[in-house]
Amino acid sequence: MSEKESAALHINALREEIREHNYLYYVLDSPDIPDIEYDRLMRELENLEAQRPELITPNSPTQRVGAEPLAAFQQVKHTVPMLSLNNAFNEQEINDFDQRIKERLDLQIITYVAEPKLDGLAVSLRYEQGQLVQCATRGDGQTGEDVTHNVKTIHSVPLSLRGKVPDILEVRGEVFMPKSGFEKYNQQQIAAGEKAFANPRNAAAGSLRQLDPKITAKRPLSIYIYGLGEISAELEVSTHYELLQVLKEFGLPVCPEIQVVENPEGCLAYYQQLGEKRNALPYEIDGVVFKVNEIALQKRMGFVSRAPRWAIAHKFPAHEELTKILDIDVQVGRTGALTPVARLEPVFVGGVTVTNATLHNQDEIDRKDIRIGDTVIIRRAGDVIPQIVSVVKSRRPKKTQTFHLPERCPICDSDVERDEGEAIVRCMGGLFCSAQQKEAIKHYASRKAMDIDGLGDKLVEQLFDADLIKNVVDLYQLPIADLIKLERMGEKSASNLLQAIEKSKHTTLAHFLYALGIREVGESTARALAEHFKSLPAIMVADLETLQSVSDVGPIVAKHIETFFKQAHNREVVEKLIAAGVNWPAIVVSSAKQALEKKTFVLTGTLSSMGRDEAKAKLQTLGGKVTGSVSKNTNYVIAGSDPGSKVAKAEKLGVKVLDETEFNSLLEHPEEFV
Ligand code: D41
Repeated sequence: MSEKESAALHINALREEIREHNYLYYVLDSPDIPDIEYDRLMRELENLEAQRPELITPNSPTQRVGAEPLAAFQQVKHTVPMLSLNNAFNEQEINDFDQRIKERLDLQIITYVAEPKLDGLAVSLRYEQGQLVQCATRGDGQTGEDVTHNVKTIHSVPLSLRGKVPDILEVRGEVFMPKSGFEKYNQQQIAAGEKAFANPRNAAAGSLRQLDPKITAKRPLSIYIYGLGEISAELEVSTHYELLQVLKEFGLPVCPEIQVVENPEGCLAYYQQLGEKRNALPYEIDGVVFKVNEIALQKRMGFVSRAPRWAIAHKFPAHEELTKILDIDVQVGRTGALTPVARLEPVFVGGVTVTNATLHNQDEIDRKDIRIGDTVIIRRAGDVIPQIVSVVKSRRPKKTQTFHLPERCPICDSDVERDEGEAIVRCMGGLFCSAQQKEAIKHYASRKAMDIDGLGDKLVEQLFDADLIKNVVDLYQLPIADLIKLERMGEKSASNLLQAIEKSKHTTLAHFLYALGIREVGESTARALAEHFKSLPAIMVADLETLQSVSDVGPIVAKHIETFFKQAHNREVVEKLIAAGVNWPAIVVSSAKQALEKKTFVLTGTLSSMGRDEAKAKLQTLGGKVTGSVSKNTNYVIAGSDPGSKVAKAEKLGVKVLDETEFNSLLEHPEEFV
């Protein structure tokens, strides 16, 4: 064998291996290697290809980001048109849909496939000989735009298919931006003073409409496949559900929420069930789609004016509503950031009544031309904070009032400054500013910090305004006699509060560090710092370089940490807290810690003896890793009461499931579980 031939074999084997890992990760949601291992395979392939550029193929896993930006989009004519969906807006219209089908087919029972209706952009992917050759948007259903260069950057889109597939296979699906990526992207944009996307659907569409694939590659997009276009040979399936299973076998990602249901009752139950789950799903959906399951029956139903008679979309109530801006206030946050907040005429949207919406910063207000008195579109998705999408200019009253952030802090009258390259304006008052003092105490007491039970934001305000606390040290010197005098505070609750404060003295270094509220030091950074340095004095004296040797810490965070501990008053607060009795166990690397070092856990269901965060923290102290989803890499699934599908998945994968009793003995004797 020539050297070139053996290089080609090696390269092919690597590509095959990477493709299989992609399949496990994106289609089966069951990765079998850690990310760093996957990255290593990719780097190895990149190196081999760099040595043998003649062996690079357009669909090699290394070729997701094509080289040059396009000049313009080409048009693509769909050989099989991309149909649209009719909508049902209420139960009656679902019953009518089902009735029409039953009458036309003369049947009493119909099985449907129920799918979430993803809020993204419909695309068609064309595979020839198992290789991805073209991706097009839906366009008007007849003709779309060629977005191959962009769709190839989406990691869940397989560049080549697995197994024996028809020579020509076109599949249809929805490209979407998961909520987490959407939130993160928008936060970055707003912080940099740039335009945010109004909703995940615009985010997906805007990202695919880029001429430069390098831009698209930076957007967190994903895809689920829900149907077929042109195909050169019939697949051996008789139902839509089987079709989806076969597409999964080919390596195409299919939404895991899809179910087979029966009759309109089944459809409506699914609609109800998914509606309850809507906020918890990692992606935005705007309804569900019901499709007749039997393909033969679909064919008998046919379609009218470009929409199939055998499918219907059942929309959820919109997460958008109209309301009016009554006023705009300025809030000063823990780090001094001045945030304009719109006070709204109360409006019911996405399941809750909304009275406030953040306006982020002055740039955002100017860009959207938001004025007091305006009617605006409010949007609330998932559990996220309500946003103002846009102003309804046609409803703008004659008299509106423009808004400008004040030149000085509205609370303490200190100077305000705008950080370079940021859109945020900050009060320079630091802990001289009472707003920042209050926020610092709220943060210190919060659940993920010192976890002072019962000391919520309202009570901090009350104690602060009554001059009982001015900083976190004061919490440990609260006289019960003064507490009892407070409004709505009886003897019992005062003593409970003092007990909770007392209890908070026993903490961990990670919690304490997080509680200090150092800028950019979140929970996980605090944990990484604690684990790395193992003692507070070591962190307090660490220089920038040493700080950056911690995995989570970059130059900016390092600077924040250093600056924090350089301030005499911060060091004084730390000393006083310790003098008041705040303490944590010394971090020692015990044999028990080593015992759980390489073990991965997944928590599901409700534990009676502790909350999920506590269980997680306990496992982490013992060196265990806690992840969200079950895979072959999971060592144990801890199942409380009412566990979800994770237990079934664990059983399928042969992963050991521990009940609460077993979990408790694991915590006591971790060495017995290795
Ligand atoms: O999730 C979706 N957005 C979705 C869209 C879905 N789950 N199924 C769909 N099925 C179809 C038919 C039945 C016509 C093949 C669709 C769409 N169409 C669709 N998306 C955009 C226009 C039509």
